[in-house]
Amino acid sequence: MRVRNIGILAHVDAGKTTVTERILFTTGATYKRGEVHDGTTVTDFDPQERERGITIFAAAVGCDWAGHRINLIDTPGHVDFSAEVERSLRVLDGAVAVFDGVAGVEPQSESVWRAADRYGVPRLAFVNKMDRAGASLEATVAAIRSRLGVTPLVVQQPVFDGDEFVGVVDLVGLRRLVWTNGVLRVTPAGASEARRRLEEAVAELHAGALEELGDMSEPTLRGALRDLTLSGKAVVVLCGAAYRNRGVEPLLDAVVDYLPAPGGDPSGDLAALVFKVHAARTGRLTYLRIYDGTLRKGDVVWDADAGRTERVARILRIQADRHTDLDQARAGDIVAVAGVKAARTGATLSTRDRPVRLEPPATASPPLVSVAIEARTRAESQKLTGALAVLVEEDPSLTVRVDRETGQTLLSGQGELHLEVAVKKLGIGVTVGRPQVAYRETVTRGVTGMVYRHVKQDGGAGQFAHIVLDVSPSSEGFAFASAVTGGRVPAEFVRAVEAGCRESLAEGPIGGHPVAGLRVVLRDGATHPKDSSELAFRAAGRFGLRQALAACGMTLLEPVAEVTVDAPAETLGAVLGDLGARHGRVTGSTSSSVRAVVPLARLFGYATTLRSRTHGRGTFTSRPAGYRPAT
Ligand SMILES: Nc1nc2c(ncn2[C@@H]2O[C@H](COP(=O)(O)OP(=O)(O)OP(=O)(O)O)[C@@H](O)[C@H]2O)c(=O)[nH]1
Ligand SMILES: [Mg+2]
Repeated sequence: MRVRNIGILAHVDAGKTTVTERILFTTGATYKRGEVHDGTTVTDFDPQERERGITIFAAAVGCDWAGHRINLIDTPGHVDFSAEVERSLRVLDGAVAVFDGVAGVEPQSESVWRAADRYGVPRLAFVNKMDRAGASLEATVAAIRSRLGVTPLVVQQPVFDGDEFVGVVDLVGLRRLVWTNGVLRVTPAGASEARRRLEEAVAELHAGALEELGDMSEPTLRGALRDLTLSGKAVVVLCGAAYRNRGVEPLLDAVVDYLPAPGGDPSGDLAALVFKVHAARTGRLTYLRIYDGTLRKGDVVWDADAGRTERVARILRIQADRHTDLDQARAGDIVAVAGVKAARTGATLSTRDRPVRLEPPATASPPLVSVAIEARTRAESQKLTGALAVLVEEDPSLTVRVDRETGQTLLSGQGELHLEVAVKKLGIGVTVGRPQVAYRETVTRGVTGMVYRHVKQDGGAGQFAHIVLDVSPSSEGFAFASAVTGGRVPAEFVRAVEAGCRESLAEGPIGGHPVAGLRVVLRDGATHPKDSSELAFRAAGRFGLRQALAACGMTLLEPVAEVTVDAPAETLGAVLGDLGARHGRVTGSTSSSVRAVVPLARLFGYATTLRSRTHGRGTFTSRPAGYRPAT
């Protein structure tokens, strides 16, 4: 059977889960229509998702359409869970980007669009919520062009009956599709001005289509749309109202027509990437995308990352929280396996004689927010360590560490919501401290010729390393170079100095925060014929840079977020005043929205304040916008 592996991507609330739900309903994979607000959808099955009405974890489901197996991943839209989206993007061949027809291209849609660009995932655009007052395909298409910098190819025109969105004209197949009372009626539609514009836009980008301009056949147009989608030169735009189950069939057709089939050779050597680990109570489930070869039940596979073998006890086809057993899975499949005990997200499973390592998903950005957590009772405290380990294993964008000074256990993640969800998922009675942001330290004024000698020569094997460092500010995180001439410091000791320097970046001189934004040059150095070693040079790098940083001009940086607030015009004054009090810097505004850069530390609890200032009518989204000097 032919396969499509696709993801559903978008900003919070654009309708990803609803689109997924209707796809499952339309293809007959489910028989009832679940709703996000009732907590009855297939993919939002976690209790926290049902309670909060948002997607937190990427969920895999599958269905059949037009002779194809479609494997789908419904991803979360909230920025705190971006790492979950990235892990999914790594293993998908294509995606549907959903846009809210009223709100247009929202900030997180833009972020996931860029992430999909990085992973080279071809996309379709689906403009959803066409049934809402104020929805505009035209305005959303204009925003796709200007904000995403991609050429939109609009293949449908919405059909309205009075104010009601009832269907679409398919400009490629020249058909009119109208949904009434859940029934789709298809009638022929004539060529139109909109079709002519589509042909022109396609011909401009596609040589084959250009030859037929003026009299373009349907197969040529379809073929050109597919080529342009796969090359990423343009994006096909469709529209609909998922909630009303309008526009879903043509979306499925477009997935089959325009998005890529997975590559790979089922008879080749096994190569499967672990992209998600789920520590279910009934046992550990390891999610795999198989790129090459065939995996059979009972196979012993090799994890080159860990250097160990694993046994695949069961292979499961996943349907959200349910699964069915399979005997085998082939190149192109997305499945979960049971029995694999230790392979981590990002690991490749292969055969021992032909080990392979596929590129893992990008590592999550460093945590921005931490909370101190403490178990309420001694019994729970014993369970806490294990529960935290499971949490981090499932979500590598979380980290746990024990603060050296206070002895507190700190859980760090991407935002307030991320940590709130994680703490609840622990299922252990814990007291949670106030959220703290992750500060950084950076170099504003460097030093040159800082000499450091690491010498221990008091009998026995001695240690000797002599180095001279220059430190200067840099726009990069950390850059290191050697300017030592005449082989005065051998290459392996230079590498040891660099490793030592990296170690000392963990704690800066202002408050023990991580240090970033500096360039270190090893200017000179000296060795001792007997007592010099990598260990000694590593220590010199570590303590030498620590001493140098103490002499540098340093500044404390704090994370900031770009906040976009939408609120009724008459409340914007109050919103602006409040953002000012939070040290926000306004970067743009319209009659009903404000955009500002605000220190993350001053955004905790913002949702509550915004509600009261706008009488419950304001909404906001925020996304990380780097670091600024602390206010
Ligand atoms: N009017 C209208 N509402 C819709 C449509 N599609 C989705 N919604 C509603 O929009 C809200 C959000 O929908 P979801 O499907 O949860 O959105 P999502 O993109 O999955 O959201 P997150 O997973 O939290 O990022 C729900 O209340 C849906 O019922 C639509 O076509 N029309
Ligand atoms: Mg969702």
